[in-house]
Amino acid sequence: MCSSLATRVAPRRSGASGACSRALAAAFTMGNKQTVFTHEQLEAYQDCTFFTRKEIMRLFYRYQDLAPQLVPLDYTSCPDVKVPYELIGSMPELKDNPFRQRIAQVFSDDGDGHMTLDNFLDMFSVMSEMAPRDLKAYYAFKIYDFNDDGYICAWDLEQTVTKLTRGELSAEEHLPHPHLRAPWRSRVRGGRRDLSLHCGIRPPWVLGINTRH
Ligand SMILES: [Ca+2]
Repeated sequence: MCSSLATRVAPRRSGASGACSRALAAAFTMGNKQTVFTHEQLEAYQDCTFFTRKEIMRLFYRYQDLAPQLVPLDYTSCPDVKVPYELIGSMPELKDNPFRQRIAQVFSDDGDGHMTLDNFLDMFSVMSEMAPRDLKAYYAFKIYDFNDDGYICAWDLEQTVTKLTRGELSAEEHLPHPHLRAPWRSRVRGGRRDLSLHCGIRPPWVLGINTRH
């Protein structure tokens, strides 16, 4: 099972079943009898996301639809597949978001925006309305930390402003406010700083999207 999902602890949703089945033969099947996941895989996905089985399957088919020639319908052997960023970024939830590439980079294993199914489920789980604000804040910080150095520095703020304004500001207008120019070190929320709280920036992807359409 996938590393990024496995590293985060999320509460099991009510209604989830008990101990994992160990029988691959008891794989989850859809109406067409196509085996997609084993019970163990679905249990793990439920444990590591905020989704029900039905929601996980719905998201899987959306992932598969992005690249049907690439993504198999049988995931019981955990195929080594990544959907290119160009397809991920074209999804309705992301295509108009100025941070879409950065979001995909943060959630992808290699930081290149190309996503495994685990990366994909992880991203939607964090973006969902069920994810707690602290978790969203943690990822918001990572997204704003463009150079991945653990600080929100002036350069990060310039990148943020450039994306929010879609590159329409002049060079002078680009300069961050003086009190924001010194690098910040995370001091709050277990080593994380929610930039949206401090700069008045409230990008819509932090506040939650509807993942059920
Ligand atoms: Ca930084």
